[in-house]
Amino acid sequence: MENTIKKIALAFTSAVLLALPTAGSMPSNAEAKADARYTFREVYYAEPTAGITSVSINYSYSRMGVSAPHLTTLNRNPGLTTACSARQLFFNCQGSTGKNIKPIKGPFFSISAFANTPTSLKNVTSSATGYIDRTFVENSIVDFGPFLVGDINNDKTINNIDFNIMITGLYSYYITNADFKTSVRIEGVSYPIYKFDIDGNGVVNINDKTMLTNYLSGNLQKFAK
Ligand SMILES: [Ca+2]
Ligand SMILES: [Ca+2]
Repeated sequence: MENTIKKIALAFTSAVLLALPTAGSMPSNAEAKADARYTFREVYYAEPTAGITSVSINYSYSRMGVSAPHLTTLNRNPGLTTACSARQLFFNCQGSTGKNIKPIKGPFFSISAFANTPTSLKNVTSSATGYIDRTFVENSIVDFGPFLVGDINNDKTINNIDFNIMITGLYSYYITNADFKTSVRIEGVSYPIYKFDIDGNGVVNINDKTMLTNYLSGNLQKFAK
């Protein structure tokens, strides 16, 4: 009997040792620091003409230097049920809806995370599918991102250049009423409208400029979502 217990104990110890990560595989700086300044976001958009009534989403990324995910429902709430888990090296999220009475249109959901550096977010996988009833509809969901919030010109820096693009977009191109999926062309460069949505509520307006101003002046440590 005693021998059996010892064998079980030994087997258990071996299993635990095998399950433990080796020093080389441990994240050296797991998750984001409290003073992390960078926010990454992925936005899901339903093609308005597709008429989809339900969606499902899978999303994951490496934990090193990045916070746990924040999930935000946008515009008309399609009734997403979501769950995220923290694995040894990855965060993973799934979400799905039941069947909606009205079609899901435009930006309907986002996943955000804080990061230590503009390049901390790595190994992102994202898949999103749309359905009419239970029938899969190809290309019915557009996946914007992951992008660095505030970095409108995509140079991995958030500064006055981005702010000037914001001002030009708002006051010279009136992008407030633009379709979230379209782009605005400023001095020969095309900028996606979704990148102007700094506060991440699915629309572009003066509140996004205000949030970017507060971030650049240091009054805001990081973007809210
Ligand atoms: Ca920039
Ligand atoms: Ca906004």
